[in-house]
Amino acid sequence: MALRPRDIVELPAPFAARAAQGAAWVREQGAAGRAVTVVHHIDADGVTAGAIAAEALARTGVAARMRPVKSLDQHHVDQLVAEDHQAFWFCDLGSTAYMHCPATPKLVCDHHQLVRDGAEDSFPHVNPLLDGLDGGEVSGAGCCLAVALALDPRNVDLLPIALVGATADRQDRPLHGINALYLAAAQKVGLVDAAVDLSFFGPETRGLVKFLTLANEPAIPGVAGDATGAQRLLRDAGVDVDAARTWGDLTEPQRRAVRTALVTRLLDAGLAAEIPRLWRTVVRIRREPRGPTRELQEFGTLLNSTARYDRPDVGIAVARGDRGTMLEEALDLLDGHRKHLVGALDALAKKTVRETAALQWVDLEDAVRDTVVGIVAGMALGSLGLRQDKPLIAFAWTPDGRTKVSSRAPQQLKGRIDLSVAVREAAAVVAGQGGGHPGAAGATIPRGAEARFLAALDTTLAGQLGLASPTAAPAAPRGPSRQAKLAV
Ligand SMILES: [Mn+2]
Repeated sequence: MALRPRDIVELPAPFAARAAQGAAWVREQGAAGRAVTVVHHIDADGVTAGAIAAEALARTGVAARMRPVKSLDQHHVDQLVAEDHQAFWFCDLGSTAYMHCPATPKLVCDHHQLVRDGAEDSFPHVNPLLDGLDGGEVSGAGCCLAVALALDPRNVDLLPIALVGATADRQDRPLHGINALYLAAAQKVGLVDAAVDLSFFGPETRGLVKFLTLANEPAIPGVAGDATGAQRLLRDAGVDVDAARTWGDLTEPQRRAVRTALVTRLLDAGLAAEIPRLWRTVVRIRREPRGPTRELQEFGTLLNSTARYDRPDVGIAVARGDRGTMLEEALDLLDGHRKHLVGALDALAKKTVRETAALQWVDLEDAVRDTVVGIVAGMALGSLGLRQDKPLIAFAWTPDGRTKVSSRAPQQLKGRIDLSVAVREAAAVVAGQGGGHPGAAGATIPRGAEARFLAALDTTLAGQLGLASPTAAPAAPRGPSRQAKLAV
């Protein structure tokens, strides 16, 4: 008997029905002889989503064109509509922009905040938010995978790529809901291995000392930023220090000894509360060799080094399985990405992070690419000793003369604020556009509108956080006030 999609993974019924509609739409485009334009986001989730769509189309014999976009704000929608496209498959975006191309056949696979205008169900639309599911339980790639599985259950081999997209969108803390169903399915068919292990970044590529010293979530006293201390801890745990050795190269008893030493270190420092943050479910793709495509977080970082640096073709090819010249190019881009992030974080550290009642903000101007300012904001929030009770807003210049806004909420505000709503509303006040997720959102606004944007955002966030509403013009910088008190 032929394999059915639900033999692989039993998705929630309304979501599965939407995926089936998406699959029917793809077949319809093929039958009508239309080429499908895959419009995808340039972050790692958008790249994996686009790769899954491209692969599914190719395997079904439907002609495809790739069209990466930074966002679907009016500016990009106008460009897209002016071009000659026969059908659109939107990947990891589209739920706020579907209304702008009413005449073109379309399929939207998205998990971002949704605009309901009454027409959101008039076309195949796969978004967990449509059915009251959570936008954090499945990624854009996961939405595309649902369609691919409905098209042909043999697309099951694309499961690990969907998990890479989810992980890159930071949905792996832990993978839950539909993502957890995907993970269980991938384990069941032997595509991935999953184990609770150290949460640090880089188990397959970083040398052991770097793996321990660069980790700062949580930072281990006497190890974080201290190569000698890390070497001593490893030696005391009975592990020979060898620059080429990664965490993944150690035996399980060796890893256990190091984990025990790290727990002891936190306890000795009175940091027991930090211990749970030491762990995450680390997922490795079985068919991948040692290197940056084996572990989900590292694979996501590799893909984040491609389309954000104007090489979406490289990211798509690697996500689709190219392990030859395109992987070589991706590794070069990864090197450049690392250097760019180090430079941008350094620039941020030298700038004054200013505060209003409900947020902290920094203007990076041209010190960072607009395509990675969100990554930089997320890293800064975790590593530069910034306040953990206010979201961080970072500005960067776009090449077309506007300002990109990226916002990230610290873990402790989870469930208390919704940046997607606040950033979208504040952007609208200054004739910009934005949106995203509760804990991470972005916008593009006119250059020069930053202060008015911050004032509007501060008011909304103060309301969400239950702070006294800011009285005086809150966007006026209150100085380098790392000591400023919350206006409660
Ligand atoms: Mn996404």
